[in-house]
Amino acid sequence: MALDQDTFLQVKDAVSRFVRERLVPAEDIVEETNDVPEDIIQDMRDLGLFGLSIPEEYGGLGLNMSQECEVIHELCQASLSFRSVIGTTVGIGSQGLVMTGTEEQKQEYLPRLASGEISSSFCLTEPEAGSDAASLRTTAKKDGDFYVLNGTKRFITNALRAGMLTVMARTDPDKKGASGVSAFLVDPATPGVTISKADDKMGQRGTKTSDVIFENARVPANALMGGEEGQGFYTAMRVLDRGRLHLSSVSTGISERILQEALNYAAERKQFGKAIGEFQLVQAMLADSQADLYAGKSMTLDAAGKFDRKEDIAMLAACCKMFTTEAAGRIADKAVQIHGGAGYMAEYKVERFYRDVRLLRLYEGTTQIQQLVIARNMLKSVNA
Ligand code: COS
Repeated sequence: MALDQDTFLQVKDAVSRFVRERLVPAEDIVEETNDVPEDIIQDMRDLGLFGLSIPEEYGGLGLNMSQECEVIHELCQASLSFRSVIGTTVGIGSQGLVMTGTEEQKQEYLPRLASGEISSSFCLTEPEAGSDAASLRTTAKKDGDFYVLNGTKRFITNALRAGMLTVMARTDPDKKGASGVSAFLVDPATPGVTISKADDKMGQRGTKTSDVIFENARVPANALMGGEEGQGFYTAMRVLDRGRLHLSSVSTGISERILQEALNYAAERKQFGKAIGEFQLVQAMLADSQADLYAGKSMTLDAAGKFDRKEDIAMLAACCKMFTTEAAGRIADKAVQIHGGAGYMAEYKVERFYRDVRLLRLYEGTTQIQQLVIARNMLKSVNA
């Protein structure tokens, strides 16, 4: 699946114009109100952003992974809160359904997701199951033509906005690990499903995360994703592999913006009678950031190309996620340093971006989980 090159270039161009003309000017409103204005969300629907990764036959744009990474890189040159509105629908919330859903399930949800009529969320994390995702405790007990869900999911992005939840729950209590887990497509309006108020966070104001609580929530048996029990964890892992490439382009996109802010400041700010960008110690910070950015963009596009050619990218996606998110942290830190005291002030955007990018190293697998995935895959090739 890929969009033809001419249309793709038009989409990419439209997104970069949208970023400049609509999103960057709205960044302060998002920060002040802790929300993304509805008219901007509507513009995102009109641009087709909710349907970037959904196949064309279900009403999406059907971008391949390389194209998605390029578009997300453009979109993330504005505050990450904008991307978050579409992020779960484009990425982890919908891709399990695209990969493994039955035709009936795809018909039911994908066209509405693609148009942005509804959003989706990915419910894996729990209070006691973060990095150790396979230890999740939420249960789904078969009862006639229904499954009854009980448990709590934590830090669920866009649950408050969602019309469809992809929920990982244990269908076989006798199997403690991965193989006892199944995935369900759940309507959040189901009785027994409660979405808590939005969490307060360090940054990324305007993004919405919350607990999702299941108390004897009865979902029809045909909500079992793919119609097969025991596949949920494996699907979640494949979804996260792909999601890590998406997040890598989130990281390179915002890194490019932050570096541009630092570069502009270095060119304008004068000390000791000249622009600070003329001092070699400032140049070193700019150069290191540029190299980090270039490396991150290159590796992400390389791995995305391999994903499109159906190669196994589990290890490479973890490499990209680890490198690009750590690089975003380094770039943001240097941008604050280049700004000096001004970099600590809310008036300059690098202070905000510095807080915003901190999350990148945590969600969809911490840096330490990426290291573990990389090393395990390396050792597999030796032990095979
Ligand atoms: N694709 C498909 N299957 C995979 C996979 C992948 N990328 N990675 C692992 N699996 C399979 C394994 O093959 C194994 O299969 P069997 O049950 O047949 O043996 C099973 O899943 C369990 O894998 P593993 O033994 O490696 O599981 P662990 O519990 O030791 O660790 C990690 C798995 C740590 C990698 C996983 O829990 C993880 O990614 N944690 C981070 C979760 C995360 O990113 N959370 C963010 C929340 S979502 S925003």
